[in-house]
Amino acid sequence: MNLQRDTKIDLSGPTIPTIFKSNKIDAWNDSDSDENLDQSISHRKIIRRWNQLSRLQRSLIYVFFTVLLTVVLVILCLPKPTSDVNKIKRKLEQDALKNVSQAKEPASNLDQVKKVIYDIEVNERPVFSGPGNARQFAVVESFKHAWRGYKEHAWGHDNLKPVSGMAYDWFSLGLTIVDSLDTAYIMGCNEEFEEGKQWIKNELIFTKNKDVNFFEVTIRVLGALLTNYHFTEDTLFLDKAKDLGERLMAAFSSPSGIPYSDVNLGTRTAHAPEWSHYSTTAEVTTVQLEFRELSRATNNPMFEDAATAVSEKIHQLPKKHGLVPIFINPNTGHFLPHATITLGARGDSYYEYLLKQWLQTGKTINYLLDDYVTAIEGVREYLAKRSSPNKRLFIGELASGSEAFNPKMDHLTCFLPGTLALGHANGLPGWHMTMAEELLYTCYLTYAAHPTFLAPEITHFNMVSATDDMYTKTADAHSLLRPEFVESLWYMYQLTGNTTYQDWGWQIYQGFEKYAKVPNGYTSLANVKSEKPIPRDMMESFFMSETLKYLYLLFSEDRYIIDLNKYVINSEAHPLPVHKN
Ligand code: DMJ
Repeated sequence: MNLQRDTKIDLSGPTIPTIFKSNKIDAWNDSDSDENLDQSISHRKIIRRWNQLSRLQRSLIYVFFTVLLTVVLVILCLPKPTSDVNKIKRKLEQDALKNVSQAKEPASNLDQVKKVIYDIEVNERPVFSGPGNARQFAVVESFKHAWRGYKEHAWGHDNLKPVSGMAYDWFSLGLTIVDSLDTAYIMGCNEEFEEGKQWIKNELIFTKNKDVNFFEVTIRVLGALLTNYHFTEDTLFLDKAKDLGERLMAAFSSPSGIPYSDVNLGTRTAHAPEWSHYSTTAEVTTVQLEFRELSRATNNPMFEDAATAVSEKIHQLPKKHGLVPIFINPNTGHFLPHATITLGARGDSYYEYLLKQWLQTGKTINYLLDDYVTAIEGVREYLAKRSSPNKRLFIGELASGSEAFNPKMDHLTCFLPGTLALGHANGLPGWHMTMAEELLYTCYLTYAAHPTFLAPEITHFNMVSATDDMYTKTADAHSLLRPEFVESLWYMYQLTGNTTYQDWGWQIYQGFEKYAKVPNGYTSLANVKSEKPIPRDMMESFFMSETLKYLYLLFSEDRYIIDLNKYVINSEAHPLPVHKN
């Protein structure tokens, strides 16, 4: 009975137990009831006023509030401005990259790595806003200085000889203009870009009866045309790229499909070099990014199919723990047995393009990743050694014939830290990054060891007790102002944010300014060991295409100025878009 009485619904409002009932609560209750009274009076007043209004006045007020409501609803429903969406998207992608690069645990299961696919759509054109700080301004000045000298003395020829003020032709394709045009675009050098573009439009032809190197023309000319097309959407560049690509296709006409090294663009014929039956392994495996992009841009699979077949064929060949000899026979499709194994000249970009092709195709072609991972393990097992006395990590070679270890490292090998860091940022094990950091430091020392603060073409290492870890033979002491070290600095800077890499780059840049700058441009040097190095009188097109471009990117406060989630950079520093597959 008690229970029934207790559960009865109380309609008298909240009951406050007596012990909690204070004057304060009473006061709050009282003021509430006064307010209610005031409110009901004012409501009545409003209703009276409303009734006093004419019909027209009331209609006008109705219309006013309806319009106001509609405007508010439209504003709320509108999508956010695209730039904001892009900013957020970009931030998310950057965070994803950061997270992966900070992961300490090595990825133990490769299949898991393969599943980590960033679903990135890259149809946007990048926006470059010009130099943003003193270092970048200095690099732009260097670019303009080199461009002026080339324009005055070698315009339309492949290279400038900046000391004699003469021109040099290799393929007769205006190599310096084409190769450096996207650098001008990235740096915001509009005048130079327009001059170069007009030359390409009016003068660049591929009909000459002349042999060119298939690989060099692919990475420097085809790669550059495709990047400029991607940056500007000007079909002028795509038309030229298509014309060139169709002519270069002759290289694949060997019995095995492995490209010949030389192509005559005019006659559309190809052959092995005069001195050998063999093609270079790094050359035949460093055209795939460009041919694939040409297919995607023209909607014609022919280019990609031919280039992909080469990678597939090489995938099938036996290797030494993923490491490849530097020569391959285009007639038989087999490696030259016991040829040198190196990550320097003729071997380097085979490894680079395994990873980059995997990234270009949205991480969908697994054998490329497998071959890359196996090869880097092979590098660790057979080629990575430590010097004496300071245990510097370096990458040596297995000599042709004997396969004996040769403790020498080309400057070209300094591309590897950047590639290793890129792999690690995309899920590969932590030791890839450790190797990248250590190797990059060794590369830095190859510069710091010389009074010019410039690196030689080849460095030799001591492996048994010695006073110095490394030394430079006079025959190897020249410098072509190559890009590989500053390229790796830029990758490491973007992927870690560590500004020490910028400072190292600045030291190298000052070496170029002090020793390689001449009134008409920048010259290769004969001996970096000398404080007065003799000039070699040659400005390579990759100095403007790659070295200056990477320095400019490295000095940017925005380290994602060319975002490695969205671009894959070809072997000549021409950025190409990443695809979903
Ligand atoms: C460039 O032409 C390319 O980077 C190539 O892959 C290697 N050599 C030069 C620069 O050193």
